[in-house]
Amino acid sequence: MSNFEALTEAIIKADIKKAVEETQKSLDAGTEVQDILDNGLISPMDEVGARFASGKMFVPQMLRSAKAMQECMALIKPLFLEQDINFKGKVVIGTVKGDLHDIGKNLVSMMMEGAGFTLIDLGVDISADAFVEKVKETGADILALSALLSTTMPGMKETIDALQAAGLREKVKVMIGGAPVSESFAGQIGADSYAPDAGTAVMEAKKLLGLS
Ligand code: B1M
Repeated sequence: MSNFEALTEAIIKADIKKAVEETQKSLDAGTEVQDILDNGLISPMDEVGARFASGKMFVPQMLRSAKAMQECMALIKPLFLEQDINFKGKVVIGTVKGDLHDIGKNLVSMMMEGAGFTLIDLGVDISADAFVEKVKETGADILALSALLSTTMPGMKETIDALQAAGLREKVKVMIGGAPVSESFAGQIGADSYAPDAGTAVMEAKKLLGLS
């Protein structure tokens, strides 16, 4: 694992210029993109979350740290997409209604695209009906739902119920993810799969479509 001390500090302090410079430095030094992502970008966001939870950091600061992380992710995204791309399946993805968190969802989207899936990213605050409409319109193979708030998790069950009501539940596999979500919650709401992180999301998606 490389040393990401300066990048970590830049993300926590939301120094976008420094964070982008440090990411570029790591790339120039030949550091594995996965290492930069896991240890240079995701890990400081965990620290940001911990500081927020303990009252040492507030929403505007958290937002600026998120912005710094996103700017760095923009630098590494092309490298993920350079990988060998074969069409694997169509995935509709979005963050459920009432929830504006999109960094993790974007990461999942990016990794899946890099692995050869076609992504239709609806963004954040997506209602059950909007998900159902898009699944119907695109004939998606997988619907990937993200939630970062315990209060928005019920939106996942509502979406699955709405798919059922529209007669689409048997036609599309449903994956869920996000920090408060768990394997047992996936079971409770009748999702087909749960992924704790973006890498696992790719593996699970392949499994769901019988590609691995
Ligand atoms: Co918010 N926030 N936030 N926030 N925020 C959390 C989630 C929180 C845990 C912080 C805390 O208290 N410790 C807490 C939620 C508590 C709870 O409900 N359990 C929280 C809160 C309370 C809030 C507000 C209510 C704060 C307020 O206003 N009082 C508010 C809600 C706004 C809303 O959504 N309606 C809010 C707002 C915000 C910002 C806007 C400031 C900003 C989001 C910016 C953005 O996303 N564009 C923000 C941020 C940045 C965070 C933290 C610090 C970081 C989230 C993140 O991006 N992590 C977060 C604390 C934390 O998680 N450490 C926190 C990095 C990201 C790569 O990880 O999103 O977990 P993650 O994604 C992972 C996996 O979960 C998984 O793969 C990803 C990559 O490995 N995954 C999937 C995610 N989606 C998936 C979908 C899949 C599969 C896997 O599909 C199949």
